[in-house]
Amino acid sequence: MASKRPDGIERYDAPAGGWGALKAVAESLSRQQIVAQGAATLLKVNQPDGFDCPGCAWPDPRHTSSFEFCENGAKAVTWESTAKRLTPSFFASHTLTELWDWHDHELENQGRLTHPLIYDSSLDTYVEIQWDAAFRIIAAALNELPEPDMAEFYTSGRASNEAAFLFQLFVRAYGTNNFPDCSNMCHEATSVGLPQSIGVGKGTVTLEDFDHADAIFSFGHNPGTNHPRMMTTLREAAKRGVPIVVFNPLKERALERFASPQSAVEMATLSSTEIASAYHQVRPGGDVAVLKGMMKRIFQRDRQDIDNGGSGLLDRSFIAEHTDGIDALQADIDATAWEDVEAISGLTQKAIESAGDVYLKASNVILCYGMGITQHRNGTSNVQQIANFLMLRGNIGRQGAGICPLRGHSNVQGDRTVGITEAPSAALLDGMERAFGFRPVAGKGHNAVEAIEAIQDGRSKALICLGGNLAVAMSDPEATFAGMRKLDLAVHLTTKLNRSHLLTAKTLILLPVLGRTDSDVQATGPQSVTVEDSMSMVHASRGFLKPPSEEVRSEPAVIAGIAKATLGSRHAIAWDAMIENYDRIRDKIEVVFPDFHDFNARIRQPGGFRLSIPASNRDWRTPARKAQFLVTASLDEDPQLSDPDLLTLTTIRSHDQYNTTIYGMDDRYRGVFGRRDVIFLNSDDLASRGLADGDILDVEAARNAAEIDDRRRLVRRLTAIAYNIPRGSAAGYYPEMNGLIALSHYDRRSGTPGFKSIPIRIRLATAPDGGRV
Ligand SMILES: Nc1nc2c(c(=O)[nH]1)N[C@H]1C(S)=C(S)[C@@H](COP(=O)(O)OP(=O)(O)OC[C@H]3O[C@@H](n4cnc5c(=O)[nH]c(N)nc54)[C@H](O)[C@@H]3O)O[C@H]1N2
Ligand SMILES: Nc1nc2c(c(=O)[nH]1)N[C@H]1C(S)=C(S)[C@@H](COP(=O)(O)OP(=O)(O)OC[C@H]3O[C@@H](n4cnc5c(=O)[nH]c(N)nc54)[C@H](O)[C@@H]3O)O[C@H]1N2
Ligand SMILES: [Mo]
Repeated sequence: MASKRPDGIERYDAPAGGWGALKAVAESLSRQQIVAQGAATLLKVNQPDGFDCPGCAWPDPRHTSSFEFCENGAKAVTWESTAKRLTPSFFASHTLTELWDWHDHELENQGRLTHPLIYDSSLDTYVEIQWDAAFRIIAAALNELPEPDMAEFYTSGRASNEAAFLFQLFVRAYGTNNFPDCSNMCHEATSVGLPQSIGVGKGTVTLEDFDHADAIFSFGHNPGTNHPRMMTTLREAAKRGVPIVVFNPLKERALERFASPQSAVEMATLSSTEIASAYHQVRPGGDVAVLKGMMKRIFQRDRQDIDNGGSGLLDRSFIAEHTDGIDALQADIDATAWEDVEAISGLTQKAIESAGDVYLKASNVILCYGMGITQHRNGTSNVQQIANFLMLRGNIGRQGAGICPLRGHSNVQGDRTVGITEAPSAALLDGMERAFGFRPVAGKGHNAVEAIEAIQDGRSKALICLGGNLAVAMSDPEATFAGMRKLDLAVHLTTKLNRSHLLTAKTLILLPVLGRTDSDVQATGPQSVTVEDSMSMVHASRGFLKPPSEEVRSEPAVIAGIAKATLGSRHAIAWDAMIENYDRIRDKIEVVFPDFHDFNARIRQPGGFRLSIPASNRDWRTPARKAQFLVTASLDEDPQLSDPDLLTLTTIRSHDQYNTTIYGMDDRYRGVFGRRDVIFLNSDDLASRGLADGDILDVEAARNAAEIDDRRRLVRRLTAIAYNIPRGSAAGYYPEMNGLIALSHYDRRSGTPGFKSIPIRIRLATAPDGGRV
């Protein structure tokens, strides 16, 4: 490996994984001071009697396998099970004003919170409070609001099914549907787009399907960092000779080659496996163009085949029996010009046709996608074009084929399943009435963007967060921070301190909760919770570590405490009984959602069970009872980009972070060390502006473009890295770049922010006095 430059930038030539991954785990264990119990903790990850990894939502081989090593899973586990403690005495010597200037990494790195805390404005810091007093204060503030709709209830996707279910029960009993959720910033385009296409907002494949696939397409996800256990699956497929076609603006190392820490041979011989058979560096926002280009090739070769006396290459019996809308789709694709496809995708017709040919050659195709698809102003359409592409040859609802959205948080899918939604269906309301004897309010509440808008405008006065770091994860931090500081009440159920907790509302309370790795003992003994992975497998998770302090409570217990205090005698809900034994929560989940029948019995089977995904069996729950080919008129995800001086910025995760949690300052596979204040640019884009690699740049977001207002949004002093990225585009780290994103820059159909296509300008940084540096 080349030596590091003084500024911490270098070329990384090795494969992903390998010894570097093992070394990183050892370092993470020692940094979190848990060498002694750490190794034992890691051995319980994803085991039948252990806890579900709080890292990603990729499934396990039935949660029955031997230990599967994963560097970033290990980081997630050690970060939570750290020996470091953040006690009330810490706040005695630090004001929130002082802490505001700390780095996000430093805030969380203080360790696990041990006591409930309330902000004391006379001291400008947190002081300890008793649980019951905290519940009373929260209840009073909520009950003082003129309308329940003036409160927002946020969920981050690490919450268990049991916690999320109780949270939505409490909030619905309180009387609002304001459920902003991390999913609104993540896979909402999937949750909105896929039901219209195939009748269900989830993926249709299981892990086993990968064993039967004979082509895999990968759009806009970085599994080496964000779903590392997926690398085992991709590596096995590559070894079998299955073509893996990647569309990603960046050459992500793990998608190029991967050395499996599970493979003794690869580790001993320093060898690796080539993953992608073809790697297409699409421009950010060029995915619809690529998909339409491939469909153009498919239709063209289909016609050719028929002209030559063949029976065509489309799956005509599937299309006739199972779908509507093929003619409109074909008309749209025919009307799409190759010049436009090339201009917008940044790829040649030949490259896209070759990818289409891989698709045509395969009997069973799986398409995997992540945030590169969903976080665009037309993310919902992107997802629907993916469904179209697969359906042309019946690649949904049979073995070895299907759609595979890579979910984010380890239980983000489950939280949705058990009722965290701002738009409750009639079935959900019926179920709640069946289980609890009251009918919750109907109508649509706020999603994440709408919640922030309401908070900024002063229409919402209270915010309760079940985990997460909403203010930092969202667009437009300046406006969001200001809005949150105007709240009457902010409450955070949390394991660690983060920046959202420093936004001083009139009443501000931190409630420390147990994490996945902690043992959770209630009146009837140790409890398990359940989670649902990306492939709809539900299974139990049980922590075993001693909690950070006697005072820390489980999320379900804290929610029940707030609910009892707030609702008083308003609804006859047996909160205490449910907390004594979580089986009783699951019994209620089963009443509300019949798909969870025999819930308690089925999670006691090794590996748990799979929720039904009707589309996996070609049962289409659309109004027409058929899968729908859906047309999107435009090819262009970034219509504001007519100005040639603008670049499209995409925001990405480094290898050393979990969303807003920054484990460390390195991004090993991209060759960035000790820093995050960088921007990746094409060297021609730099040169054409008289700039060079290593220059310090100021980055400004476009104003008055598309739905963007005229506010100035600036991120200063980023070091330019000349990088292998398509011309006209740029990449930078989330959340540092969020200051460039207008809250109004989101997909109108799903509410998902356009985090992957932000129009920006770059220039040499100016000194504070406006001069050049
Ligand atoms: N270790 C770790 N694991 C995680 C997380 C984490 O932060 N750290 N986060 C979790 C969460 S909540 C989520 S949602 C997932 C996120 O997992 P990913 O979806 O992999 O997340 P991103 O880092 O946003 O990466 C998006 C990828 O898309 C590419 N890309 C960017 N723009 C475009 C585009 O317009 N088109 C295409 N085709 N590609 C594009 C980027 O280069 C990058 O490789 O991971 C989950 N797992
Ligand atoms: N620019 C840009 N912005 C993005 C994205 C992007 O790609 N680009 N991605 C978006 C996506 S996909 C997502 S999912 C969101 C993430 O948004 P969030 O889910 O809100 O953010 P996280 O950073 O995952 O939340 C981390 C915090 O969760 C708390 N926490 C950790 N474990 C637990 C637990 O067990 N219980 C409780 N109660 N709290 C816990 C800790 O306080 C920690 O600081 O960000 C979005 N924002
Ligand atoms: Mo996410």
